[in-house]
Amino acid sequence: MAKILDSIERPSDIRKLSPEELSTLALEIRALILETVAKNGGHLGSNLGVVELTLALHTVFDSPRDKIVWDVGHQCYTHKILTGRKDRFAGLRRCGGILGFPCRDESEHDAYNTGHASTALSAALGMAVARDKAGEKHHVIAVVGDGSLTGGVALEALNQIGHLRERLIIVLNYNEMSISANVGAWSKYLSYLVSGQHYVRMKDQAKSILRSLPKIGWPLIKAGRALEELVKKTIFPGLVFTELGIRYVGPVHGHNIQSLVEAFEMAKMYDGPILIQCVTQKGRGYQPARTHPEKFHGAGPFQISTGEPLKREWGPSFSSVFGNALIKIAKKDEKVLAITAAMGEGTGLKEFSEKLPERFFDVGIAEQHAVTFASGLAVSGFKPVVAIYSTFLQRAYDQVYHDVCLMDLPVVFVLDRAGIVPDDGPTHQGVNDIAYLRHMPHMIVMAPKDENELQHMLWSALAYGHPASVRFPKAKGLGVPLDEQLHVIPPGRSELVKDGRDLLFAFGNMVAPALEAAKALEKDGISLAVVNARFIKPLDKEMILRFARTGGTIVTIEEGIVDGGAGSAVRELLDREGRFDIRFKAIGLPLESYPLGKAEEIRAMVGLDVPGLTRQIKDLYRAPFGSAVDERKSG
Ligand SMILES: Cc1ncc(C[n+]2csc(CCOP(=O)(O)OP(=O)(O)O)c2C)c(N)n1
Repeated sequence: MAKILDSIERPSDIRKLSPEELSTLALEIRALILETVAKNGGHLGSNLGVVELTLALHTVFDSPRDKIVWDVGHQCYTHKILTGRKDRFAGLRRCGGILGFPCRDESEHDAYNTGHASTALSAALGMAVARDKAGEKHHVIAVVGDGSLTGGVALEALNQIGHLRERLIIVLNYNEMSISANVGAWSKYLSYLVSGQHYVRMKDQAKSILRSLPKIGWPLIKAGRALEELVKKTIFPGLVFTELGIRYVGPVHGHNIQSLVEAFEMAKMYDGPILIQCVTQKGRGYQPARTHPEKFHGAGPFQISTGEPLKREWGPSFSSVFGNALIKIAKKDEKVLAITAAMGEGTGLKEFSEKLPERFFDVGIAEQHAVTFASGLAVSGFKPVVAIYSTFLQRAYDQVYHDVCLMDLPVVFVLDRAGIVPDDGPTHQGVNDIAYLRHMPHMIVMAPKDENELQHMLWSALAYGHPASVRFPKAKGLGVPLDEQLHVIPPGRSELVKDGRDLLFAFGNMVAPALEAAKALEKDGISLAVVNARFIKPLDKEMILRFARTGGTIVTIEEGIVDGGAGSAVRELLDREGRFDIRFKAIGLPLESYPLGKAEEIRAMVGLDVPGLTRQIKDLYRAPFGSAVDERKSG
């Protein structure tokens, strides 16, 4: 039987549909999302939760003329399907396919690129101001989740939105979830708004005031005023928004297209900022995603009938080794605390939160606050461990610098998803952390070669008494045995893994492929020692200089941006030591352009797999050596 979805090429096509047809279309879209994510992996829960909401948005608004800004963007699949990308949807998150996040290069309907949370309100406000300055009339709609609304930047935007009072529509997708349950006082307030409690409280409070009213005189008038104030506060829900200058509407049933359409039509008429709180269910229509929302927030391929993952990877991941090691350490040292910014599960801290709940803090999607909160704890004698994905710690650059490093405080940063991150595209690559951490005062920067070394580095980081960071990739460990007894690695002490004439200085997860490449290169007469650098800061100067022979070669390999990265640190050291007579190459990631795909696919494309490394090193040995040295000497 022909599907309604087959006839949808552009958003205007859905405006011709009857309410029944729209409901059928919602079912068809859910089925397509489920089938595709079950094959390719992706953000299932958030996307199943906004099917009706997206249909209603595209019914009422006229994209691309009207601009829809998706916060995080991990809920944009229905939008992509309705805006001409239905036929490419099978390639979702695949190499050469379409991104799982909005992408301006992909479609004119993607008004704004997102991936990191809490940016939609600021961007939408900017677009609304620009529209008014240009004398244009279109609508700007920001769709933001209740989790993303806990991010400081979203609150900063609300502050200015209420001040400027531009015509702007905010759709609050309220599902009580971030990746795990949403946390914090703000989140409680949002749930209070939909719970109906304000009506109950109003009745109770009004009764108690009336009971206390004397018969006549000022007391009556005063009580009357108090009552008026009370009624104003309680009868108008969303008072916090109203008082900020933002009209509040809600709660609206987020799976009833008609109710949503009516609310959006009303919002369209409003000449100022307006927020519509839509109540949705994450994972709507697929029971496993309803039952295990965390597991299906971002899922790998799975079997639809059971919800079970298709591929079982054996052995612990770096994240879980970190989580277990931290539990062990925290049990020995009561000053150790764990902090996450809404990523307890992803960063391997779930078990810690269950076993040591009073020592665990989920601060919401608030990386900046997480770091300064940790700084406050550290200044008071605690040893906070802040676990944040490499890409999201970018948010807190100044907090790391100003609130931790300048004061030389013992805060440990654990950077998960450092290096190449599969499937999610450019916004999620963890490639900048080496460059943004290595110039921080007092900061010790480490990268383990395997999961066992990660444990020792965590132990060491907590022992150093300075700011320290440990980075590792989104990956299973190498399957090495895990030591029971942990020891402190002296700062700046690298490890010779294989001896040789020249030096291959490898960082973190690049040690294993570097070793393979070095072995392969022996056949070509290239003799390379492989050293596990362990530290990006401080560098093992002694080891590097030991290999810095006249006319010798030093190659560095890192899974991070090459400009300003670990290789740059080695080059700076050689420069400082006046060693311009060395053939040097820093291998790492290019500054721009991150292809979509699996980690191995991306590594192959950028030359960080074993064949790519051997090729690059061979090229270096083949190239004439000397001209570069001369240029630098004369410069
Ligand atoms: C700055 C930043 N920190 C963390 C994340 C990881 N993250 C992706 S989605 C998400 C939860 C978003 O919750 P919400 O906005 O309520 O959307 P929902 O998934 O519930 O639809 C988090 C924490 C991120 N994308 N950006």
